[in-house]
Formats: sequence, structure tokens, C-alpha cells
Amino acid sequence: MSNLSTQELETKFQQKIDANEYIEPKDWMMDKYRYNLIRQISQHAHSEVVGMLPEANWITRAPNLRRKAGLLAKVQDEAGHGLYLYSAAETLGISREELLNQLLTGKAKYSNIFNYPTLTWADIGAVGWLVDGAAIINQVMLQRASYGPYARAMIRICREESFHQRQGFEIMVTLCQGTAEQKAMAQDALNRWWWPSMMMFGPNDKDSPHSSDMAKWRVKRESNDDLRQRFVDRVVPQADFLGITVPDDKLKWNAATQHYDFGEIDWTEFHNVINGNGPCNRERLNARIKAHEDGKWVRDAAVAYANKKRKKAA
Ligand code: FAQ
Repeated sequence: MSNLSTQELETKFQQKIDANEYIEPKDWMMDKYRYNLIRQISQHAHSEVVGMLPEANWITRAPNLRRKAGLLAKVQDEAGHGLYLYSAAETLGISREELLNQLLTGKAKYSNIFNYPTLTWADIGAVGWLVDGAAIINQVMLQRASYGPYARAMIRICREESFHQRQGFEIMVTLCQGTAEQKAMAQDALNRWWWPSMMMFGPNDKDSPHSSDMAKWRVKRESNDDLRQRFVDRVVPQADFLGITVPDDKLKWNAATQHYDFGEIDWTEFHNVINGNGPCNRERLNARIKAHEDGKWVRDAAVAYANKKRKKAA
């Protein structure tokens, strides 16, 4: 391999991707591929970890023991997803410390959705139903991403996310079949979570700077807009089943396209939120910084223990 020119290496690299073979950590890869994978996988890892915060907010206030146990398990699952994804990113040659540093200094992005508050118990239902629902639609495609460690991590993550989505929908069913006040809570949660969930798929294809490279490298196998459309087509009948209304007066079944038409997303809000100015950005980052500082003694103890073992073995 080493006698090949860069041009030849790039051609072989692309041929491998086109043949649906995985790129593995020790394989030659384009710098741009490596950089963009670190960007996407680490943003994804940060999203899982920051994503624990809005839900953890309700663990102590879950309405009964069954709900508490379910929510606790879900939040632990998200921590696990963060760990698989940080590990996958590390195989690309970046350290965990550097990845965390990028998050804690505000340099790295994480999903827009986790910068909104969870105000009522119905929000826990809406997060499972809509946020995990959107996450799965995006992540099923990523199970076939060209980078082996990322694709393999996604397989396990998808199984768990799918369970989370059902758990959330079941909370919504319970509320919608409950009292008028509970149903109103469910409607209010849908009103507040609908548009931010639609934004999770990223900018429209025409405004998405990374999409063409990510598609060529088969990291993204479907476009932001196609995935968003699938989400709308899947969720609207579920809202109908629940008897609550999606807050979009342009939403309409289109018999010609066999899809729902929907209104324009507020992209100003999206850019504000992903650039640090959403309702909870500061609170989320401060919580992560505090958790990192509070955990310092654990990291120090783990390193000291490993060093001691190494010395003993030498
Ligand atoms: N939020 O050119 P594109 C979950 C940024 S996990 C924030 O289209 P790309 C589980 C983008 O980074 C949810 N930023 O970018 C859970 C880029 O900025 P940059 C997370 C966003 O990468 C549930 C710029 O805009 N899932 O929910 C967002 O090709 C419940 C231009 O955008 C993943 O991360 C956004 N929504 O496509 C956990 C999935 N969208 O880097 C707890 C993996 C775009 O140039 C509780 N990621 N941006 O500064 C992906 O599939 C892709 O990265 C996209 C964006 C689709 C998110």
C-alpha cells in the first residue's frame, strides 16, 4: 500500500466504500473522512451524554415506581451510548480527554434538541416518542455507515432507542386516555417538542454543507430532508391515534406524493440553539462541567490504581 500515490490510495479507498466494505481503524483513509467522522461521532456522543440531563430531571418525580425504573434504565442506556460512541471516535486517533474538552469548552456541538426544558411529566413521554423516534430514523441508516466501529456501535444503540421510543409512546397513550388535564399536558408537550424534533435532522439538503461528502463516503445513506419526511409520515398517524394535534397548520396529506406536506422550520431558532443561545444551553454545559469536576477523584483513583498494577506487574 505504501508505494501507492495519494491519488491511488484515494481511489482504492473510494472503491472499497462503493463496494460496501467497511473502513476499519488501521486502514488508510482520507484526512477529510477522518476529520468528519470525528466531528459527527463526537457530536453524537456528546448528544447522548447531554441528552441524559433533561430526562434525569424527572427521575425523582416519576409518577410511580414502574415509570421511575423505566426512566432510570433509559437514562443509563444513553450514558452507555455515549461510551460506545466516544470509543468509536477514539479509534480515529483522538483522545477521550480532547473530545470532552471540546464539549466542555463549548467548541463541540451536540443535538439542538437537548437545549429545551422538560417542564412536565408529559415531556418525558414526548421525548421518548418524538426525540428517540427521530433519533432511530436517523440511526437505522447509520448502522450501515462505512466506518466499521461506528456502524457496529449503532446496531446496539438502535435496539435500545427503539425500546425507548415505545416507552415514550406508551406514556403518551396513558396520558391521552387519562383525564382531560392529562391529555392537555400531552398536547402541550407535543406543541413544544414538535418543531425542535423536526430540526434534529439538520438543515435542508440545499443548506447542508457536509451532506455531499458524507453521502459520497456512505456515512449518510439518506438525506436530511428524506429522513425528516419519513419522520413526519410516521408520527402524524401516531398523533391521530393519540387524538392530539401536530402544531403545524400547513400539515396536509398529499395524495399525489403519498407523503404529508408540512410547514417551514424556523431556521433562525435552529441556528440560535446550535450556536449556544437556546433556552437551556448554559444550564446544560454547566451541569456537564460540574459533573466532570466532581468526577475528577474517580478518574485520579482509576489512573493511580492502573499505575500501581502496572508497577507490580513490572
Ligand atoms: N443539532 O451539513 P449538516 C439522540 C450542525 S442522539 C445540532 O447537515 P451533518 C438519542 C452540523 O453538526 C441525537 N447541530 O451536518 C437520545 C453542522 O455543524 P458543524 C443526535 C446540528 O453532520 C434520545 C451543521 O449543522 N444524533 O437523540 C444539527 O452532515 C433521547 C451543518 O449540518 C446524531 O448525532 C442538530 N440537530 O448532518 C439521547 C446522529 N443538525 O459540525 C437522549 C448522528 C445539523 O459544521 C435522550 N449525526 N447540525 O459545526 C448525524 O446524522 C448528522 O451529524 C446530522 C447532521 C444529521 C445531525
